[in-house]
Amino acid sequence: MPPIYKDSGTVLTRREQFAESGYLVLPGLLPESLRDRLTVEVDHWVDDGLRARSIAACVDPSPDDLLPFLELELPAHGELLTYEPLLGVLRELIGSSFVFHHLHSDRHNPGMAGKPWHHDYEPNDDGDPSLLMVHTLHYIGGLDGTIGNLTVLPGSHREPRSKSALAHLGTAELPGEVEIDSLPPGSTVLVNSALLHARRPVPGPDEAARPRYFVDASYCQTGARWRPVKPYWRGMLARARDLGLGGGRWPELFAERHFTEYAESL
Ligand SMILES: O=C(O)CCC(=O)C(=O)O
Repeated sequence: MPPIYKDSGTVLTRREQFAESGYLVLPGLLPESLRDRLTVEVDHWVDDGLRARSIAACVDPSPDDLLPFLELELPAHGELLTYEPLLGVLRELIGSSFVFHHLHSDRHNPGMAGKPWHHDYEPNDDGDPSLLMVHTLHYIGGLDGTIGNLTVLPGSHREPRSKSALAHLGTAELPGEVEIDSLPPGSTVLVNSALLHARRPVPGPDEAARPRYFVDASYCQTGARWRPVKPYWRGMLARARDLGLGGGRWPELFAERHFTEYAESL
């Protein structure tokens, strides 16, 4: 049984659950009005080439550091990034001081490839693995086992390894794994970014299945400087501040001082 966020539990219990297993499921966190707007925005992001352009700006950064149009400029995406109930849970798990790292948005159609076992933890300049990075995986329409299932390996975040150390296994079943194939709309799975996880495709995809709307955003505990993954990270934080995301209630959320300079991954 996956660890489910329970209002009835104590903060300590939830923190211990998260520390132990490396993930926490928040079923139906996002209200319908936000889900509906996110779905429209994801379609726009994918169908109008904005996603492709933002990827191109990372793969082949322009010398003048031009900022592409960003996910967080889409109003519902900006709202999701700073959704107070979500940030409240993050505060319970990380503590009150954390910074936004990056945001991705995509639509997975039937037949979508899986994503092999990996983790997403970025290094910080203190090399301090006790500083938390958390990915929030948002399943806007939920999960229904028709396109791809989120599979996690509880406890794996405690063992240091490279991001792709187990990628050669593809999405093969691992002893002790938990496969999450059913979630109500608007569910979020919080994962310690060092947790091994994979998207396991469903065999023989049903072409009539509903697309899978997926947004992920990550946040880092402050206390060291983190490695940015987007060449335009500085402009991205500036734009979030200009838009007033978070309403000034989270002073560190878009602060540049928590990052090192961008360097391409080896
Ligand atoms: O699609 C999913 O459920 C998980 C995606 C994933 O592993 C990732 O974004 O790192």
